[in-house]
Amino acid sequence: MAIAYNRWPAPFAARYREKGYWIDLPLTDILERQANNDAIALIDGERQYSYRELNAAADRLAAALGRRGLQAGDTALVQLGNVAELCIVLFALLKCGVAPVNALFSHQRTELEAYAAQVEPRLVIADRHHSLFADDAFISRLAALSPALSVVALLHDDGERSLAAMLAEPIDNVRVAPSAADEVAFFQLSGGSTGTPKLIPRTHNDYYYSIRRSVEICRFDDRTRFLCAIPAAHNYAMSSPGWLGVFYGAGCVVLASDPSPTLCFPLIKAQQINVTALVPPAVSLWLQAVQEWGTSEALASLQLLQVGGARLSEALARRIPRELGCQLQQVFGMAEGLVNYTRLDDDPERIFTTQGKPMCPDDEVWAADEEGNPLPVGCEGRLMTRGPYTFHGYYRSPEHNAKSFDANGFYCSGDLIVIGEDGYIRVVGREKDQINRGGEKIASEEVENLLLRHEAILHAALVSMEDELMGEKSCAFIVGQRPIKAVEVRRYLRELGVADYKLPDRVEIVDELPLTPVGKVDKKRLRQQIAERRLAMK
Ligand code: AMP
Ligand code: DBH
Repeated sequence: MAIAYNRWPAPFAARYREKGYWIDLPLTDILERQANNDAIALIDGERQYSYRELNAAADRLAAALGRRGLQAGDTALVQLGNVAELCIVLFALLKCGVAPVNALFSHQRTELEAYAAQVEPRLVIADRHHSLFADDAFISRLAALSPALSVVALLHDDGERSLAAMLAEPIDNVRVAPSAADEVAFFQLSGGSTGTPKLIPRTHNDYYYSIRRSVEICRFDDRTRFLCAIPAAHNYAMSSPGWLGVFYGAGCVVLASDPSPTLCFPLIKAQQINVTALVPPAVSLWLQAVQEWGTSEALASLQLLQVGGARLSEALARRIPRELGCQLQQVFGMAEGLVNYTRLDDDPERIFTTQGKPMCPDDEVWAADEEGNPLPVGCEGRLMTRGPYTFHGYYRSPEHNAKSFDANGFYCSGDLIVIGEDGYIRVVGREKDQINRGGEKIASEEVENLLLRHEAILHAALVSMEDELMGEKSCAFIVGQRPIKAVEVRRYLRELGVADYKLPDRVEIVDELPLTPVGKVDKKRLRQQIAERRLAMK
């Protein structure tokens, strides 16, 4: 059975097909159109795969899963880092119509349980090297949350659950097939603003368009050598144009486990990388490294640096071509759909000062006032959008969807933007209750709910505080029944099992939380308070 999701209204679907955005091909086409290409597609350390080998590996794994009864309409929970198997597994799942949630490697118990509870996976693919999967206790826990769970395959396992063994099984006569192009291909993760992390159903049709159009704008082709040093499971790394875009263009993807200069600079030189994608804090580290090492010689092959995920300051932007010796492209995207790019031939001023413009002529984007009415060009307002690759609802979340979309199906991202005469967008703030910690999004409510489970915590509020490197960090204001130390709070959250980036960077113990006239916690006041306190301490 197909996975239920909020479809595009029929007249829109018809228009997107007519205009050639939706081509009714499954995402497996990205790899299968290169099935006889012997060029290197993927490099992971000492291992490398040609397109032919990558496709064959995905075929074998798809057959192995088919043999175990997995089929179109099933779901999977996948957690792999930046390794070749992440790409092979995704294509294998697409080939047999199984829709995965690709959790980040930094995710822990809380996040994975929330995803499992929502999609009730029949399949789990993970890594024994992740602490959660070092033994089988957590797998039993997942099985309790998803009664349908029947297959577990693990990287770095040499027993019954070995992913490597499955990848080596012969195909025999197993037949598998992808889901239809207007069905769910996989779920993307929302940065979120609510207590439980929300999932975004993405279809073959909408996602394939976003990849093809990104490839066109970023001019990826068979000469592209892309370093993927941000989490490969993230929407940015997958589709803007990301590693799927590189595959579409028949280029080469080189994986790195993190964006540190010590790892990446030698890799760029050795692999003659010409394009990569970063978040702003990594850009700062790269600039610092070039200064310290006194040369950007290691980056000589790099032509294009994409920066997105969080706001890039104009000052940092201007330093990129000068000090790193490559062109900058700003990318303002979201796992929900809409992606904006500065164009390669844009005037440098535009590239330094805006977050780009929508990639599709049929992306409808406008700024709304507090009542949801359109504002004139140049006014600051909430980003509203709909288009051929922007979703129409979070998975199984009717109440949240009612608040996230207007009556005409426009999605409100919670970003505050200014749209210029030329259609270029500047991101000037945010209205959603979220912290953007250098591109990693933290839903305040999720962390607050976890904090409130502590026996001695009465009230908790998580707010952002400015940070030179990360852009924003998090500060938890806590009202306790007794004095609580910051280390205790962090240890408690770690024991509950939550991704490290969600741990409060700072904890403030207070007697009470300030309230707004309507009785909600006054987070604006709290942000001011922490800013003043830190200023006074300098
Ligand atoms: P997510 O929901 O995790 O996919 O994150 C998407 C959000 O990241 C957007 O709604 C923005 O708030 C933020 N974001 C992404 N790229 C940029 C950018 N280039 N500048 C500012 N904010 C960004
Ligand atoms: O932050 C994001 O989610 C993001 C940033 C740049 C994204 O999803 C994308 C490009 O596709």
